[in-house]
Amino acid sequence: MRTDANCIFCKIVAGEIPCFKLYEDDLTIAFMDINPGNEGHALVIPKEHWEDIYVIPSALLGATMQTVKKIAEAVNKTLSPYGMNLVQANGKGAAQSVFHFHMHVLPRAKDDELKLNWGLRPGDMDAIKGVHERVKKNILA
Ligand code: DGP
Repeated sequence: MRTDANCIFCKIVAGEIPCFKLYEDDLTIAFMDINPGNEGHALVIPKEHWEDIYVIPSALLGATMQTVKKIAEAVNKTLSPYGMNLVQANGKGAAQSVFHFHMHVLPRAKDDELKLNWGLRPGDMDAIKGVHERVKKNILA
């Protein structure tokens, strides 16, 4: 299995450091985040070490998202939060701090002021159309 001896999440997968484990299957594991944005903040990771969205194999991403759904449903049932964000960071510029792909299952509280929403401002349709054309050309078959 792909692993990185210096990765904190690989150490959790290997059982070398403890975690509050919620769930585990052959490919994925879910546990509580130790720096929670809100009560119930959980993480879902593939057991294999893949740094980010660009390199994780699609099938493994699919397996990870299946576990995300399981955990999000359980957190929602347990805490009935005001809302739920699924968050995932790629690169330092996106505030990724652990370079082992992970999904945040992040319950929201009313007026919690977590800084991950950008508000709804009207977009410039020409600018949207322009970037739409550029990104579309780079979608792989
Ligand atoms: P990110 O910044 O998106 O890469 O998220 C990394 C998250 O991992 C962050 O919310 C804190 C959490 N975290 C870091 N180290 C540990 C750890 O040793 N155990 C657990 N359970 N969570 C950790």
